[in-house]
Amino acid sequence: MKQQHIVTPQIFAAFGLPSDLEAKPVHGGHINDTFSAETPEGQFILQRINHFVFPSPEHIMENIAAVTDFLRKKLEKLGGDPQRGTLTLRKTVDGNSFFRDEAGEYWRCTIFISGATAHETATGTEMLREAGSAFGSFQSMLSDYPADTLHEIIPHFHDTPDRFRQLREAMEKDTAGRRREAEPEIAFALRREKDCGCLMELLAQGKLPLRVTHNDTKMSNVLIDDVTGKAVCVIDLDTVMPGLTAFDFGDSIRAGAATAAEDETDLSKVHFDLSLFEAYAEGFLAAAGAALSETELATLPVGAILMTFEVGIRFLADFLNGDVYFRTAYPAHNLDRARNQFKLVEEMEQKREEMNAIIQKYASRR
Ligand code: GN1
Ligand code: MG
Repeated sequence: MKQQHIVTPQIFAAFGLPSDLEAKPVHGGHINDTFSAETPEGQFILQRINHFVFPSPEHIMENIAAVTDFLRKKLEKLGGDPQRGTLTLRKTVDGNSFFRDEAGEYWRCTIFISGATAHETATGTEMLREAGSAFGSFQSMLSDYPADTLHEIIPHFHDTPDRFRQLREAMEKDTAGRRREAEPEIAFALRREKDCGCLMELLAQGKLPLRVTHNDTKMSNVLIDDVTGKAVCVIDLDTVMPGLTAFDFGDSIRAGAATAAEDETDLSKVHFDLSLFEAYAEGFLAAAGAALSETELATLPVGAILMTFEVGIRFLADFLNGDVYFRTAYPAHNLDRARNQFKLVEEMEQKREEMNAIIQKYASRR
């Protein structure tokens, strides 16, 4: 059981808040510890950054401070709502974006956005369209941000060939002695190795621009207004770093356009749903389409396939390594996740033409 950290009076004081406040734990995330506190000035969110997963919290906070400042100015210029359209950091009394306590823990504080909810999964196509719109706006508002000035929080995060290299390493070492059990999945992966580098190649050839990407574009990282059902803003900016549009789009589709959870073992329930793809694509392209090049648009379907394949080979490699990265509930959990993702990959491959047509349809409306 992980040790539960608490918000001490010293931490509140560091952010200029009354030191006798009560911090209530907010459940949901798997990585950071999150608390909410009601103050005379309003409600705030306090988070302890997990510095085991994120070895350089300073870099995360530099990225978040820079990006949220930029978004706030952009929203002011565009006549948006800077209070709700982006997360807002509350600085420490010393003017820093984070506070390091006596135990060496890193803390940050953001203004709570009221009247909005982060949903675990979309309740229907309308909500998925809103999620597409939120990540599309994020991308579009940051399209003139110099992406290469951001820290790379996790190097090679979506470098699929590098992920494949790690899978090969795991196969060769076979640390957990599980390789025989995974032969069909390994064969599935090997058949696709030659195609898995296309995004990285286009990037290397200068045909795709580096953008500011979010890198955790799931439904639960979008706040949806409780009254209007409209997207308010995107949250969880820990992995904001330079990347490709196809990464963020593809990762959203991987999770959002699937008909079952990523560890569903009954594969007859696991499908790639084109109507969910269309809803997300519509929202995303209406918001970001104008900022994207023709080549970027053309890579969105392959982004969905590659992001799904990539996480599949990450699950498979972790299974072979003995479950050292992803949290698992039973021994074959990672293998089940890999099978599930590969089922989606297969269906996406078969529906590639339909995906292209949908992208073209909404791209032409931008
Ligand atoms: C991890 O923990 P979560 O759900 O935010 C992983 C993602 C994977 C996802 C698969 C930093 O994200 O890349 O797509 O699991 N995040 C990291 O469920 O590795
Ligand atoms: Mg996350």
